[in-house]
Amino acid sequence: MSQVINDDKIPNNVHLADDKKLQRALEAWQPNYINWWKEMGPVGFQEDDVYLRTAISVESDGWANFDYVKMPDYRWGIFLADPVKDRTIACGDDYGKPVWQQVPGEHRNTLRRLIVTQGDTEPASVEQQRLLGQTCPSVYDLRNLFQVNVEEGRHLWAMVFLLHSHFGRDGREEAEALLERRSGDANKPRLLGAFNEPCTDWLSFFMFTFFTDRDGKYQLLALAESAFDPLSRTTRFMLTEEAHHMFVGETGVLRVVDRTSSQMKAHNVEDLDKVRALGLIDLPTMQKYLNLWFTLSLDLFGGEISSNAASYFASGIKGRAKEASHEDHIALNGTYGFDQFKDGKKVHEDVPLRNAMNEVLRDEYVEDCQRGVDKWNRTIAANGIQFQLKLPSRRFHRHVGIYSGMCFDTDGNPIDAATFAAKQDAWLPTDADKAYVKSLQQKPVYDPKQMANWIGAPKQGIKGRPVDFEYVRHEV
Ligand code: BYC
Ligand code: FE
Ligand code: FE
Repeated sequence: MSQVINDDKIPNNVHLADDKKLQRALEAWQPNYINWWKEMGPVGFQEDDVYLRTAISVESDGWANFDYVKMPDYRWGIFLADPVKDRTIACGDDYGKPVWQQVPGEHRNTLRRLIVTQGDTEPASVEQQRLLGQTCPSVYDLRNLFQVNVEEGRHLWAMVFLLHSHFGRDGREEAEALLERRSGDANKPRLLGAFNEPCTDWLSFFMFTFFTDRDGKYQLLALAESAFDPLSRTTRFMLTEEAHHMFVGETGVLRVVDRTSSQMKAHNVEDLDKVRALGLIDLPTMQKYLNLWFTLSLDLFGGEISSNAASYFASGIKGRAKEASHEDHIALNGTYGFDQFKDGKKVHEDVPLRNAMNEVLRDEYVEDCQRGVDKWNRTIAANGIQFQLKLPSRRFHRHVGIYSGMCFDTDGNPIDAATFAAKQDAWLPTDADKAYVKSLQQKPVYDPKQMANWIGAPKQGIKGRPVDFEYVRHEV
């Protein structure tokens, strides 16, 4: 990464000081951001020293510096991946032409909307997670939560930088509005479905960082292919941070699965009641949480058949993940086949490939999710327990796209609404399941030497520190 400038009010590697107007605009937004953070960020830990990584240096493997910092003092900054010399448009009608350093007038509204949509998810997730610190299973997990939170805050900065630097007055207005919407608020909700769902227990948090942050990864990969080069460079740097979020989710679920299955074996119990009597999260309940967060996250890819997606691709605004790994970057000839359901009957339909780009991205996402689920299942099997977690059919429990408004079972068979209602409690977390999971997470664990009973210890700590390191200095 090119030189990071850290002595400015806003750390950056975009030579912000050379553009006084932009610098002033961002410095005017900064206090509003800090107010938002103090109001909607993690509750109860703003004065604590937290062992966090921050981007401060220029070396490719040294951009992440670890030290204690109070969260409101975190150096949120603006970092773009280095430009690719002579980069050309990766897909669509203008494939091979030079990328844009400025926003073409005809794409201005579309680009602004995509950037606002991306930006909106970042503070939304911080809002969803704001109470979790108060029920943390360990100081290690507490620190990881806060690392994710400050980086989502930085992702908001990344999108606000684009809005301020390329979209004039309406960009500045959108940047303010990003601080005004609130996750789950009926009057001013966040833009996308999953980001208005409550995420108030740690099993949900791990599922969220596994499934929902992974949507983030795939959307960022698609935007990294954008013909609008500043968006491409911004999202490429965001992806380096995103990896940790998914690590938190994957290892978090793994540690719960490992704890439950190893204790089931040690105590020779299988019945849900007996597993719960040991204070563990039973595997069927984990499956229900998985079903919920997987399907909420599937919706985030948009409709299976989308003229929006076709026009993003045609104009080069948004590509596929790792566009270079595809052969045909024009995608005018191919089709994509869907099984649709009309009056309960399955009908096959082929649609032009460009209109199926949301589904192409969702395919790669599902494959990536499956890899994590396989890992969890290997751990269950290694502990000698016969149980497999499973991704439900992508038709199940959908609220966006061609399967929304219909009912399917977890294998994707169409069912009527009454059957769905009768089976729902077996597929999705019930109020009683949620109450049970929360009952395990009443008391926070603030002693670095301890770990809640329902979760296993991580294999290693952060940045070579021991697992029981005091990652958060919290006075109780
Ligand atoms: N909820 O043509 P369609 C992350 C709307 S996560 C509510 O299929 P399109 C993160 C849609 O707006 C990544 N509404 O949509 C993770 C459209 O409305 P209009 C976030 C939805 O445009 C964890 C209509 O339905 N990044 O970073 O093809 C923690 C028709 O839809 C939803 C992005 O999303 C929904 N789920 O695709 C922190 C990237 N889905 O225009 C952060 C930018 C669709 O008819 N966004 N609608 O009023 C996009 O690329 C696209 O907007 C979408 C939707 C892929 C989301
Ligand atoms: Fe993010
Ligand atoms: Fe993330």
